[in-house]
Amino acid sequence: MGKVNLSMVLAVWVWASVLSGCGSVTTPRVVGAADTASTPDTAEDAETDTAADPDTAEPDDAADSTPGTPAMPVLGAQLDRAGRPLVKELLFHAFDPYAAGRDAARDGWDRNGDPASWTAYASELVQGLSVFDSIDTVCGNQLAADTAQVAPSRYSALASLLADDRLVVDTAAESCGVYMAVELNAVGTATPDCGGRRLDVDVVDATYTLLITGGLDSSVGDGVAAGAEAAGTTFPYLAPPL
Ligand SMILES: [Ca+2]
Ligand SMILES: [Ca+2]
Repeated sequence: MGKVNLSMVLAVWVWASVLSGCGSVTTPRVVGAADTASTPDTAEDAETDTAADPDTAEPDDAADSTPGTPAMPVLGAQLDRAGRPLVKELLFHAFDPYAAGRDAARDGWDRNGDPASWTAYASELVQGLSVFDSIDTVCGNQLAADTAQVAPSRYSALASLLADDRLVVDTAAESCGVYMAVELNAVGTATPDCGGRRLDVDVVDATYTLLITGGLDSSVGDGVAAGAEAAGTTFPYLAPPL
């Protein structure tokens, strides 16, 4: 299985919620029965109305106006995890000659919910980091690269940092606008910012630049600008649809 994207996860989640009995539609429906949280009335009210038996006369209509909220479904096995964008796609088995091996390795990454074991991925990330550092024909200028070395181990610091694949936010900071600011501080690039990832940051350009030139200016891009709409100021902070 290739990359598991969010839409796939959501689709599986929704289907699982249907089958697992939380808000289940597999429970036989009793027409005219009183509504409960698990038996909303949508299908019922549409099926038997006649002039002699209008929907409004059905005994459960008083409850129809306030249907309950289904309980959360029981979550199944982890299929994906959302950390720093592009780390897996750009650096983890990105140059494997066989797709099957690459996909299996990436599935293992996605399904690994034990952060204590993520350090095992660092050696593979070193390989990807070395390739990206070479793109500008200048080796050793990547973020956190050890300029005293020429061996692949020069990329070990950044590999270890990225293997711990989660977004880190400094809640004591007074401003937020620099992607991965906490990590940048950790590798010696003073960046007073809360870090994490704002939704309006062009994270692809920021990542390309950190990996290829080590700069903080997002000067190496993918040719696709970040959305023009500003992120929202209330949860879930999404910009209005186009
Ligand atoms: Ca470089
Ligand atoms: Ca971009």
